[in-house]
Amino acid sequence: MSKSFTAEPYDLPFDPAQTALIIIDMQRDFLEPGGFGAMLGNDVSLLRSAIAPCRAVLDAARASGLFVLHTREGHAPDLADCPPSKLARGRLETGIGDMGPMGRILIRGEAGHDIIPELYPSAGEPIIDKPGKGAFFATDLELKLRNKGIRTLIVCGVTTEVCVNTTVREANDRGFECLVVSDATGSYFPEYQRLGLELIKAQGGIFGWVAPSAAVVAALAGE
Ligand code: C5J
Repeated sequence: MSKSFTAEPYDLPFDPAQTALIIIDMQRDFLEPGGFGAMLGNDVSLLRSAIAPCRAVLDAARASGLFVLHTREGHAPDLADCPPSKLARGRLETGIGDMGPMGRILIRGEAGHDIIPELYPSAGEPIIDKPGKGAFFATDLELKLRNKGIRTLIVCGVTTEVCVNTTVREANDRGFECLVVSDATGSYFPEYQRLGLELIKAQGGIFGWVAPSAAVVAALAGE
């Protein structure tokens, strides 16, 4: 294993054959100006700034032959996989399962639930449909990673403090090493973006590593 990512809190060695890219929840309802996130009054440009860096990492990962996976947060149309507590949370007038600007909110098969065209999965790249914030909960993600012999995860996506952090913590407890790509993640709240990344790399990398997309692309290209 001779390659390494230049990262914080220290460089992370990796073997491309044992490294996967996972892109978390880059869904239309979170990122598009006419989506659910925008409807709630969020500034989606803060999330959209992650698209180009994410695309650069995706292109580099594909060029290097890495295993690439995508996730989507959402539920079955009958909401049988949505805990009542999640449905009730936030006391929203319009929430999960209700009609939003791009179909029923966070429901599989609806336009808003799907991945943005800029980062659309290629044939053969698994899409993990997850009912929770973490990508390991109630999914076959771990099985898919173990079957490929994956040890290191490059993590991009949204939002940094919610689904990215939850997934990284789940992965860390399962023995995976996670590198979070700072500019390829995003939050509607600048303070949570900063803290979300700080929390990953704090205390000697208690949950993982953090690096900008340029460093990840360079390492994948062997520069
Ligand atoms: C994600 C959320 N993907 N914030 N979801 O972070 O509810």
